[in-house]
Amino acid sequence: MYSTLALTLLAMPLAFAQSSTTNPPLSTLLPQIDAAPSLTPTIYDNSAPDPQRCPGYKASGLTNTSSGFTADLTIAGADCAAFGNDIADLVLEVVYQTKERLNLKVYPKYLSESNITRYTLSPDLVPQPQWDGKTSASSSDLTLKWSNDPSFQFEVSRSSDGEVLFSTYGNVMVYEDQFIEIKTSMVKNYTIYGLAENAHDFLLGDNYTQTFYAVDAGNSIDYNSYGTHPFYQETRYHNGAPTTSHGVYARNAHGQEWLLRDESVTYRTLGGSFDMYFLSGQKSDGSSSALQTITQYQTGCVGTPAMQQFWTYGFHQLRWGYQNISIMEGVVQGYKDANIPLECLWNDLDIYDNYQDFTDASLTFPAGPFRAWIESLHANNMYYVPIIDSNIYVPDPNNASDAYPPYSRGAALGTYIRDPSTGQFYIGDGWPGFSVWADWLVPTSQQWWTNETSSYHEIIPFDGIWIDLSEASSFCVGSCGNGRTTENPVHPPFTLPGDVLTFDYNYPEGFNVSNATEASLAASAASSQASAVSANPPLPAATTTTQGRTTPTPGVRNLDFPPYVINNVQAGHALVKGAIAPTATHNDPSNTTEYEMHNLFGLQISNATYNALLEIFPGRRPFTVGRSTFASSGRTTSHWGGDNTSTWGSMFLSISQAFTMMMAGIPMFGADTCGFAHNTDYELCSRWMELSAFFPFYRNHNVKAAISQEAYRWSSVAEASRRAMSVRYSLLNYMYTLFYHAHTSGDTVMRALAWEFPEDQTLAGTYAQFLLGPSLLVTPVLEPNVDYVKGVFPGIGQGTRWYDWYTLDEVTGVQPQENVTMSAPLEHINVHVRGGAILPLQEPTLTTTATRNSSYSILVALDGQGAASGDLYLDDGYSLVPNATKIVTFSYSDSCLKTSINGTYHSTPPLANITIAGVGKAPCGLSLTIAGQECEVGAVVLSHLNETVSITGLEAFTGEGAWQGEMELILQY
Ligand code: MIG
Repeated sequence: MYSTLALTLLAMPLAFAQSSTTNPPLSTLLPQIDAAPSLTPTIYDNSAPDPQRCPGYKASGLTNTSSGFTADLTIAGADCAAFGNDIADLVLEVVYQTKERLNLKVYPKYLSESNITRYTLSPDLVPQPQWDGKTSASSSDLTLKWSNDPSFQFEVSRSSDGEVLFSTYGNVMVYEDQFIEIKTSMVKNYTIYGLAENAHDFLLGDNYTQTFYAVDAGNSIDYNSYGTHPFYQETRYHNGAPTTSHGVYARNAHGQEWLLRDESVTYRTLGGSFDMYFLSGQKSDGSSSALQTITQYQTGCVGTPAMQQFWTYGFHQLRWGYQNISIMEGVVQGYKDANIPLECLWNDLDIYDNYQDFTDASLTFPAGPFRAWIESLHANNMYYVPIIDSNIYVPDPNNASDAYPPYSRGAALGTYIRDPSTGQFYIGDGWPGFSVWADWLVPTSQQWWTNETSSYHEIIPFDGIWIDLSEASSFCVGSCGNGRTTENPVHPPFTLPGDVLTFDYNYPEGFNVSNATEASLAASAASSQASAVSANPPLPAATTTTQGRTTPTPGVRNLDFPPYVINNVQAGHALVKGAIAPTATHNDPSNTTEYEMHNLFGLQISNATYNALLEIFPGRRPFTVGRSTFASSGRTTSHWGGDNTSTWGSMFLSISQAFTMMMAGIPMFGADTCGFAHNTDYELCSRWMELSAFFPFYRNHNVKAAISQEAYRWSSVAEASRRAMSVRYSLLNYMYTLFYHAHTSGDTVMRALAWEFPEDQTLAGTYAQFLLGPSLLVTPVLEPNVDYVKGVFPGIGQGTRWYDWYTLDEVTGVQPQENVTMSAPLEHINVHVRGGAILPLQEPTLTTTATRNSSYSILVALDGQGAASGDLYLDDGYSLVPNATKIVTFSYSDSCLKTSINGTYHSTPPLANITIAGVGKAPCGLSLTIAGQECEVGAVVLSHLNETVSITGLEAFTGEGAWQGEMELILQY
C-alpha cells in the first residue's frame, strides 16, 4: 500500500557511491585542529565556589528622578572572586518606563572607552527600551522596594494587590568582570515559559538549566541552541481567583545560564550588565495574562515581527543533496504530478563551487540554465531561495585559479573579524575550508554584503535568502588557518554525509514495528558500516585534554576559558569549540571581542541581509530565514528550528519550540518537516506534513545521504499533504491577518492552549495540541502506529463550542478537561474551529497566487450566545508600505451577519458562499443586502444539515469583488 522501502534500501549503495565522488577527498584539516580541552560545566562542578557567599553590595546616595531613582552600589565586604574580579563600585538605576514596564539597571560606575562594551549592550545592536516621558512610581502597575539589610536586595511586586513577582531578598547580587548573578525566589512549582531557543518541554519546570551560547549543534535537547532570547513569562494560578501573569526580560548578550531550581531562578552571565525589564502583563482593566505579557515584550522591548510576503505562507521544499538542475526539475514535476501545492524551491550548498557562497557549480548548476530554470518557476508563480553560509572562503594566495572575489572585496574594506595575536583576519574553518567572517561593526560591511548579494541576484534571481551557520559556526578551534591558507580548499575535520562509510541507517521510532523487514536490513547494514569504520577509520580520532576551571586573576580576563564554565553542548563544553573564539576582535574603536559579540552574529547578519534585500527589491518585504537569532531578530528575520531528527520525539518538541519562538517575536517559524537528520518513514512524514501545515513557515528539508522525503514519495504522505494543505491554503488569509496583528500589535500567531484558556490550570503543561490564532485548535498525532489521537477541547462545558473543521459537526457530549479520543486515520489531522470565530476563506489551489485569485467564502462558527466575530486584512501581499490596505470586520449576533470595511485595497475575487455553523434551527428565509442593495434571495440556496446553514451562489452579487460593499445578512425565523 505504501512506498516500498526495501527498494530505497537497495538503492542506498548507489546514492552513496554517487555522492562520495562529488566531495573532495578527506585531506589536510585534521581533527586535532578541532580539539579543545574538555571542561566540567560549573553547574556540575562540586568544587566550584558558591557565588551566594559573596558579600553583595550596599546602596547609598539615593537620588530620586522623575521616572524612578538612582543610587550607588558599593561592595559590602572583601572581594570574593567567585568567577571573575569583583567590581567595587556600581550604579543602580530604576526607571518606571511605562505603566506596565519597570527597568532596573546595574552597571559599573567607572567606565572607560575600553571597557564600555563589556558592560553595556549598545542600543545600536539591540533595541533599548526607554521611558515614555510620563510614567512614575505612582502611576506604574509595578512597585520596586529594596533594602540594604544585610546587603542590597530588591523586590518587584504588582501594585494593585502586592503580589511579589521577582525578589532577590535573602540573596546577594554578584558583579564581577566575567560573572554576574542575581537570584530570585519563586513560588513553589512555578510555571514559567520561554527562554528561547531551546528544545525542551514548553513548561520549563523547576529542574532545568537554560544555557545561552549560540551553537551549531543539531537536536541539542535541554542545552544551548542557535538563538538567545532571555525572556520568560510566568503564569500564576490562584485556586479559582483570576490567573495572573508577568514577564522578565534580561537584556544581556553574553554567554549565560538560567538555573531553574526548586523555588528559585538564578540568572548568571559571563559579563555585561544587569538590564532587567519587568513586565506587568496587565491590561487596562487591571487583569493580567500571558498573551498581554508577550505583547508587552514585543511592542515594548524587542519590536514586533516583520510582515511577510503572502507567498511565503505557501509550501517550501528543500533538501541538502539536490545535486543538479534536473533533480530540481524532477522535484517540481513530482509535486505537479501528485497534485500537491508547491510554492518555493530551495537549494542547499550543492549549488556552489566547493561550498563557496555566490559561486556557481558550473557542471551541475551552470548559471545560464540555472537562471532559466528559476525564471520558469517565476512564470508559474513559484519562488526560489538559496542558502548563503555565514563564513567567507579565503582563497589560496599562491593559486591564481583559486581567486575568490567576494573575499578580496571584503578584505580590501577590512571587513572581517580579527585575530588579536596577529592583527590579521581571524581565519577559522567552514565548509569550503579556511574562512573569515564579516565584522558587522565595520560600517562598510553592509555595503560589501549588499554588493555581494545583489551581484549574485543579477545572476541567480532568488526571492529570498537563507542564512546558515550564523552562530557563527567554525569547524576548528581558534584562528586555525593562520599561515595555512595555501592548503585551501581543506576538507572539514569530520567526515561528510556522502563520504565513505557515512550512510545514515537510522529510522524513526516504531519503524521496526511498521517495517520489520526493512528495519532489520537497515540494522545489519548499520552494523557492517560500524565495523568497517572501526577497522579502518576514515579520520584519526581527535585527541583532547582535560582542563580544570581557571581562577580569576586581578586585572586579567580569561576570555577563551572564563572561570565560570557554561554547560555548552559542544563536546568538552569549551567556548572555543565550534565557534569563532571569544578572544577574536572586532574593528570598532574599543576592539570589542567575540566574548561580548558571539550571540549577536546571527542578529547582525540577518539585519544586514534584510537591508541588502531591501536594496535588491526596493519597497518589498525582505524574506530572509536565519539560523541564529537574538532578542529583536523577528523585526527582520524568519527562522527554522535547525537540525532536528526524523523522529517522533523531534516532531513533538517542534510544537514547544514554536511556542517559544512566538513569544520571542519570531512567528515566521517552522521545523524541518519530516525531519532533517536520519531517514524518515511514510508514517512520520505523513503526520509531520499534516502538523507543519499549521505552522507559519512550512518547509520540508532533509540531510544529504538520507532517503528522499518529498511529499510525493509515498502515497500516504501525498494524500496527507494534499488534505492538510487544502486546509492551510483555504486559511491563508487567516494566517496573513494573524501576521498583520502580530506586526502591528505584538499578537501571537500559534498559541498555547494555556494562553487562550488561562483559567484552566490543567492546560499549563499542554503542548501536544495548539491553536492557530485564537480560533483553530490543532490536535496532531505525535506517535507511531496509531489511528486515533487524544486531546482536550478547552473551555467546553464552560460556554466554549467547538466544530470539526471538515464536517462542521459540533463537538458534543464532552466533559470539561476530558481527554477525548478522536479518530485520526493516517491522512487526517484533527482541526476544530472555535465557536465565536468568523473565518474568511479562499479556494485552496496549488499556489498562493491562484488562491489569492479564487473566490472567497465566509465561515461563521457560533458561540454559546449565538454570536461570532472576525476580521480580514488585505493588501498587495508584498509591499513594505502598501499603498492601499483594507480591513474587513465581521460580526454576527441575533441571526445577523454584518461586515464593515475600512480602507481602499481592492481584492477582485467575488464572495461565493457563507456558511454558518451552530445555528440550532433552520431559518425560514433570509434577507441580504450588499452596499445597500437588496439581493435577490431567490438566487441563493439555503440548506440545513447538522445545524449548519450554507448560502451559495453569491458571486452573482459580488462580481466587483467580495469586499467592495458592506454586507448585511439576516436569517429569518
Ligand atoms: O554544517 O548546509 O542547519 O539545514 O542543510 C551543516 C548544510 C550545515 C546546517 C543547516 C542545514 C543544512 C546544512 N547546514
